[in-house]
Formats: sequence, C-alpha cells, structure tokens
Amino acid sequence: MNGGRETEIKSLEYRASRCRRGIIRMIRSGGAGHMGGAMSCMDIITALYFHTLDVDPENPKKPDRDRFILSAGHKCMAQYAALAERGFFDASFLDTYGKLGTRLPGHPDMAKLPGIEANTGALGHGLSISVGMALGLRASGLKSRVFAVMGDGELPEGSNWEAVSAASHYGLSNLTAFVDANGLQISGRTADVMNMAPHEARFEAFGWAAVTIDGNDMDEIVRTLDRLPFDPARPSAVIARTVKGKGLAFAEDNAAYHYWKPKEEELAAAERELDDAIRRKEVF
Ligand SMILES: Cc1ncc(C[n+]2csc(CCOP(=O)(O)OP(=O)(O)O)c2C)c(N)n1
Ligand SMILES: [Mg+2]
Repeated sequence: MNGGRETEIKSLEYRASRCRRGIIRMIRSGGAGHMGGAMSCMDIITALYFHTLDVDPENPKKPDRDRFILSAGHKCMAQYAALAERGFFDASFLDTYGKLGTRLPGHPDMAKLPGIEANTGALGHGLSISVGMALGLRASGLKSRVFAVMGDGELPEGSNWEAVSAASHYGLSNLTAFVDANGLQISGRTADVMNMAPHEARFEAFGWAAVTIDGNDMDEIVRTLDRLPFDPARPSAVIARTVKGKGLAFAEDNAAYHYWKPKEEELAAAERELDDAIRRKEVF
C-alpha cells in the first residue's frame, strides 16, 4: 500500500470501530437488538458509505445518488451507525433506538429516516427492489449505481433467485450485491439450516460476475469496490466472508448473539472493548 492509501484504510477501520460502538450505543438505548449480523457487515457498510457511495447528507434525495439497499433489514443498526457517522442525522438519534416514536425502528423505514431507500426486514425482497431501481436508473440515463447487502441465511428465499435471474437477463452492471457470508443465521449454521454453498459458483451460474473476499478486511473490501463492475455487461456479486459479532471477542461466530439482550455488566464490557478498539485505531 502507498502512504495515501494506507492512511485511508486506517481511517476507514477507525470509522468502522466508531460505528460498532454506535451499535452498542443503540443497544444501550433499546435494551436489545440484532447485534451479531450488524457487526459482521459493519466493515462493508463503512467502506460503502465512506469510500464508494455517491450520496450527500445535505441532499439525501438527489436524483443521481447511488442507492444502498439493506435487504437483510434486521442488520439496520449497522446502517444507522454509518448514516450518523456520515452526517445524515445527529448521533444523538442513536439514543432513541428501541424507544417509542423513534425514527430508528428495529427494521429500516424510508418514511422515517433520511438515507433509507426502502423498507426491508421481510427477508428475500431487497434484491428485487434493487433490480427494479437499477433498471429504472439505467432507463433514466443516470449513472447511479445500486448496492444491496444480503444475509447468507436470506439466500434460500426463492424470490432472490428471480431477482438474480432478471439482473443477469437485463445485464445490470450498475448493480452489486454483497452477501454477508457470516456462516450463521438466526438458529444456527447456514450450512445446516439450508446449505446454499457454493455461493460464488451459484451467482456465476445465474450469469453474474462473482468474487469471494474477506469481508472484515478493509483493504480487501476497498480493492474489491474499486474493481466494480467486475464485468461491463453483468451484475456483480461479492461473497464477503465475515464473522458474526465481529469486534466483540465473546460474541464472535456465536449464533446466541444474533439478537442480544445484554445484562448491564455485559453491555459495559462491550462498551469497554470497543472504546479500546477506537483508541487503538485513532488516526486523526
Ligand atoms: C421472510 C423472513 N423470514 C424470517 C425472518 C426472521 N429472521 C430474521 S433475521 C433471520 C436470520 C437471517 O440470517 P442471515 O441472513 O444470515 O442474517 P444474520 O443472522 O447473519 O445477520 C431470520 C430468519 C425474516 N425477517 N423474514
Ligand atoms: Mg448470516
């Protein structure tokens, strides 16, 4: 890495740590939340918001913006943390999570919060929404791109494969789907619940250009984002191997932390661990 690039990667890692701390801040507010899956995709979402997406917090509806769709809506604390860090709203909003009247509900609501493009949470629909958006943007002559983040436990939903087929049929090179492949879903290992491996070959077989990366390695994420589209005539899929609960040693790769309702001591320990991570990564 050259100096400028190395500084950018360090800065993105620092941002991701701050966002992970934001997730725990929301859990302190609400008392519980989908922690594991928010933590696993945090590096991808940070890189998107701080390296790739053409979005403007001052003008969140500008027509030629890039679109980000969190198909796995239960991971929304990751998006809320990134939106706050990027300046879409004041970080104090995070302290309303889980409270009556909050604009940060347990699954994202486009009518409530700037920067949310679609209501998601019923798994298996975000990619169809993304395909429609990518088609519409292209038909309007806009250069905007669409980025979707899906869970690996979401892939068995049949609607995804209709969307995957349509994206390939229409050659949607302005569409990228990330699979947050943390190997776990709500009730255990994805390979045991419904095995959709091999992910990369499956997307390729449906006509996409697919790669597999370490989705918690910021340098690799950024290098991958900079190569998009992988093929000028096909949609791109990034199978991002991640660790559920990433950033909190006690929660990593453990399905028990899918939805976390911590005791006070556990919450305080999580806050300490992430505060330490931020201090270690401070670059400014
Ligand atoms: C259609 C539908 N079925 C079931 C659920 C309940 N549900 C919420 S999260 C989840 C697990 C999803 O697993 P994955 O996509 O791997 O996300 P992760 O747990 O890794 O964050 C399930 C089954 C849902 N939200 N929508
Ligand atoms: Mg998963």
